[in-house]
Amino acid sequence: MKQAGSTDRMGETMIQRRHVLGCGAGAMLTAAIVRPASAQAKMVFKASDVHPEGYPTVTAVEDMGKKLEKATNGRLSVQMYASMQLGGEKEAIEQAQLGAIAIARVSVGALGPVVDGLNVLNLPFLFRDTAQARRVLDGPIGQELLDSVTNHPTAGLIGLAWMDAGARNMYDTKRPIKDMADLKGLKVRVMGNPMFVDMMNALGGNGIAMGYDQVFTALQTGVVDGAENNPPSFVFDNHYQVAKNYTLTEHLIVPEMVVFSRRIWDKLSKDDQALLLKLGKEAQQEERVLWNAYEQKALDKMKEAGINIVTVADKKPFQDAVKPVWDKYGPKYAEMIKRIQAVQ
Ligand code: GTR
Repeated sequence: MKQAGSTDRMGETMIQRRHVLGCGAGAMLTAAIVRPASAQAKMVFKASDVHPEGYPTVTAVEDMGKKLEKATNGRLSVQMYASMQLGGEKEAIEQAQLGAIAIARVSVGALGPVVDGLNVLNLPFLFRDTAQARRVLDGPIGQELLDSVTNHPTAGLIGLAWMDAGARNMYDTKRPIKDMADLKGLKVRVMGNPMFVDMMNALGGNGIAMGYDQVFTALQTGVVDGAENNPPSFVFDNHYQVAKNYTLTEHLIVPEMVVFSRRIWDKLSKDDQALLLKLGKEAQQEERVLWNAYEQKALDKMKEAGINIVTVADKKPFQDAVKPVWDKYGPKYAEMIKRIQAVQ
């Protein structure tokens, strides 16, 4: 046994010597690969989120960073830039593509224009409810769509994990929206994706695409009369301070994603990539638990603040009205829509 061990060590020594002596690129490459992970450079991954500290997506990515730091003895870590410090979501995507930041937590609404296949998730009233959406994202379809980001030839992004964002509802500064007639003529901010402008116009409002970083001021100054979002965004990004009517239309269930910069990813070892993918999956589950509590907290805060919360007795007119959006965008995703709808 002892002898075999020493032969191994000798073998190693010989290989190392060959690397030292070898002057070809091949020899240098081999040397880089055999270098132990602990000798790799320290890296701090910059992460961007439009939401403030304490928001489920922010906490989940920060916790992912803490685990990463622990698992690599401080070699890899995450620095979170919350509250739009680095701009809106379009900017976050671009920065990740350039490698200026490593991690962008963004809505699929903003990612759709980059990876068209994801736009299927931006169809209004696609999912029956948020529980079905979670089942879809946890299953093979969810993985396939994450991979479609990673394998996209020009996106320059890695799809790391899904984040839950519940259902989106309408809110405005003018009047309670009890039915579609109340939407007529209202200027309503939507995410920067033509699908949502078409959706809002089909519902009778005037859809105005705008970055999330501009919404609060636009509501405050009357540039828009309303917007649409989930309760946590409405409350914890302060829109509820200016818009007093919130209508539970649940017209969109748009998931969110944590994407990683391909430029930075390609510099990581296979082990580090695997670790990030594993921690991403854990972050996905953690965020979901945080989301449930945070959504409730937002609804409670809305009630406390005296927001006029309107329930829609019959959503059918809203669903019927968005048919032109389905006619325009749906056929491209026909196969995927069928598969999503088949998920119980
Ligand atoms: C929020 C979402 C953000 C952003 C925002 C928006 O619900 O968490 O990522 O997409 O909506 O409306 O732009």
